[in-house]
Amino acid sequence: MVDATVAPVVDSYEADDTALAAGAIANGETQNRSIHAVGNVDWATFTVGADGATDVRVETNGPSGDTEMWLYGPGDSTTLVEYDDDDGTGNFSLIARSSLAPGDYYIRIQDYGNNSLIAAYTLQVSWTVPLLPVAAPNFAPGPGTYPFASPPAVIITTATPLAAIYYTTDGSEPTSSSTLYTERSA
Ligand SMILES: [Ca+2]
Ligand SMILES: [Ca+2]
Ligand SMILES: [Ca+2]
Repeated sequence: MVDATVAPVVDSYEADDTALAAGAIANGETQNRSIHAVGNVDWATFTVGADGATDVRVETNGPSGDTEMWLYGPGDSTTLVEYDDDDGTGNFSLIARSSLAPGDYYIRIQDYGNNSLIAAYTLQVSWTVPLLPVAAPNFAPGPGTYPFASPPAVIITTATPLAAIYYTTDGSEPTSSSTLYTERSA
């Protein structure tokens, strides 16, 4: 019997076999990796900003292979957040968290059992930055009847510093795709 297995290519994030050597992965990024040698361990790190993170997903995927994965943090590579073996597709791993506090997090990935190779797999990290509550906007002048021929200019203000104000003029609920109010006075 001929063994046609080709040795996996060393991924571009090596050498990253320790937490100190972890490279960064950004929100929404997908990295193409491999476990090219028995005992190869892959570390990556990401930073959750001051507003925190919600709907966090850290996952591996690939055509074949069996990863196990640890997530540590915030702020160090030893405080375990969660371990996962097979919650992803097939034998790949998925750690899903409803929220994470601000700080640096560390991901450790290896072949399950740390005794075989994975020719190719992807590591993906994604989360949502939660929207902060803002004060309700004030309108001046307020609701009323105004002459069609000479409508007053409406000034919109909010007590929340730096908050963006979006508006509609057809009575529908504004979204961040609506018109941005730009007539701000100090
Ligand atoms: Ca690797
Ligand atoms: Ca590695
Ligand atoms: Ca697994």
